[in-house]
Amino acid sequence: MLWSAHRTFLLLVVAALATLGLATPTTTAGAAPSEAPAEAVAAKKRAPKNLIKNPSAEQTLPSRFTGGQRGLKLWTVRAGKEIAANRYGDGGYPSYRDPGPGKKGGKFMFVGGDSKSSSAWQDIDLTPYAGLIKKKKARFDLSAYLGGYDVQKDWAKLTVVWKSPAGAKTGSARLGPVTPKQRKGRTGLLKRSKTGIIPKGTSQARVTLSARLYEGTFSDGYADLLKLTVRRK
Ligand SMILES: [Ca+2]
Ligand SMILES: [Ca+2]
Repeated sequence: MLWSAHRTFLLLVVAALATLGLATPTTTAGAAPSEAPAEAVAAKKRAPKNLIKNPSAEQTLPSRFTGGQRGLKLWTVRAGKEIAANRYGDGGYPSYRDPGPGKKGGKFMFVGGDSKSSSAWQDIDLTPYAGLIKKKKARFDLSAYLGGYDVQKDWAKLTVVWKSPAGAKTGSARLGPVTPKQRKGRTGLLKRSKTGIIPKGTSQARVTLSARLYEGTFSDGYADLLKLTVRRK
């Protein structure tokens, strides 16, 4: 009888210790994961990198165009069909007071330039995202300010063509053009954005900013703050 009581006591102690033993790791485990989600939240908050170089037209080359236009660094253009950069507030160009990114747009915006049809492009390597793309989990976010002058129909648009390693088109995404009606006949730029999944088989992208002249002698398709980011869906 006495032995049995002693044994019961021992078992209780063991049980209590086990509880304590269990309780201790639980507390420790509780502290560790509380750091892990904090890290995850921070990682989520960390803005993904903009893959477009010179996205705000702030890196310019000395002018060889008319009306204070400047060339663009890090963009490829075709001679005679260049998209250029011009200062906010110059001549009839949008100013910080007009609809648009305001001072966040910096000093320069992209402008259509002197030709009827102009463009500037750059190629982006997406192989760092190969794993996500293969699993169809690479989400892209594309955004830009696009606009024009007064009631003129001149426009600018931003296109991304997704391509395979061999250069075959796997898909595309486009922003704009912004119409005079959408601008309510006002000079300025409106923000446009699009999101989606990068098609499987994609390893590179060509980003092209293009503009078209319909009225007057200057192509008043405007753009600024171009952005392309990729993250896990
Ligand atoms: Ca700018
Ligand atoms: Ca024009």
